[in-house]
Amino acid sequence: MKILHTSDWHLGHSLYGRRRHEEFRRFLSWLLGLIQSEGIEALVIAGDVFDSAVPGTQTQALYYDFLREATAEGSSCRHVVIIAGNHDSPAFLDAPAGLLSSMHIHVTGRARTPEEETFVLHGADGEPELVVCAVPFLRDRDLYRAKDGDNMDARDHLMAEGMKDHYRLAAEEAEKLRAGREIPILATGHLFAAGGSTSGDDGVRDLCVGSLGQVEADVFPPCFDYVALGHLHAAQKVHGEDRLRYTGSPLPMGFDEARRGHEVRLLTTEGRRVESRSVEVPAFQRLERVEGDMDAIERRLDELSAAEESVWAEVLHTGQDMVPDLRRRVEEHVSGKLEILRIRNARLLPEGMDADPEQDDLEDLGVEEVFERRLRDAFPDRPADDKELEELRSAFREAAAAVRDAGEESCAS
Ligand SMILES: [Mn+2]
Repeated sequence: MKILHTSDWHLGHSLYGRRRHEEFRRFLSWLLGLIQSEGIEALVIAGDVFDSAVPGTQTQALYYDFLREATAEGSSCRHVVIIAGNHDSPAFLDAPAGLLSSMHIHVTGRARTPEEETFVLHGADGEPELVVCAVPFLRDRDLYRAKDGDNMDARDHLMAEGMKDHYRLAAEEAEKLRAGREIPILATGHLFAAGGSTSGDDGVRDLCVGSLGQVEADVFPPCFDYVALGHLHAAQKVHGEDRLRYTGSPLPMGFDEARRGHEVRLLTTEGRRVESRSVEVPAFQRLERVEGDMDAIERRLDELSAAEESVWAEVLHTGQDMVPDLRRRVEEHVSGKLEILRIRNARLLPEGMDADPEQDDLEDLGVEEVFERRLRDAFPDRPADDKELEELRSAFREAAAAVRDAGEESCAS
């Protein structure tokens, strides 16, 4: 069986206010081409399909159009497995799950019982080909019941145990369904596996409420022949184990991520063995950080202005000189298809202080994360899944979605 593993699409993501609809459209059309040319039979999306809990309507249309085309009559792709990541709203993903299941698209938004999360995919001949444990991003409330007075250590311990139990039960169910056949078990996960590396743009360090700390690789029982992971945005294997893989995001989520390649993974099964190889995703929009002193910046901007292709750039001044009119000087060197999305001046910081890359920048946080932080400030003693907070969140999501839709309409022309 040929399977494609990908994750962290973040459909609807915008870069410093710039919408990326066209990039996402081109990525999905490239992916459809790859599915057909490689004869992919099952597509696995390991969470963070969307960038926000309630995506705008154009973004939703991209998703549904893609799913329709991927599974259309004549397509090699007979199954799609989708799980929710921490950015996705489980309820939003689950809402059309019944309808999508009629197209062999299996969606797991909310965490469910092991029996519900585990199922068998059949080949064209009706024979079982793959057992899937579709485990979504697990939230605190999926893993343990909060008791008053639980301290952080106890909480971490309960979460780790809860996570282990969840995967152990899923694995037991999977072995039952495999029933001794020579077919592999593929599990999914959207989590931060210990030993993994983050990229600066994946927002992993921003996860506080309802998030998980690092997870030891031993949560995945040995009967899992492949674990399709999402959450970390840099492609990597965990603890050198070929079966534990992150593909990372196919599109860079920021200028940090633009400096390395992006992939999806192509899996081939043979008996219980799963071999995988990387397929590089082309860049659909060139992003570049222009960094250095004023001379270096101006020289590079002139080069990029002369380029044939569209370039989105971030300028970071790290020179020794004070440059109070940085923005004006940058603009003097911008022409052609070059656009500046962001200008930062490390030199404006007080003497002796370096620009702190860990420092949160309002522009870097999504609106939902900003709201989440305001909630935490306003109600420091409430648990993350407090009912009243949930109502506030849901009202905020509706308001944010309305604003997004209005934005999409005005950008559409
Ligand atoms: Mn992500």
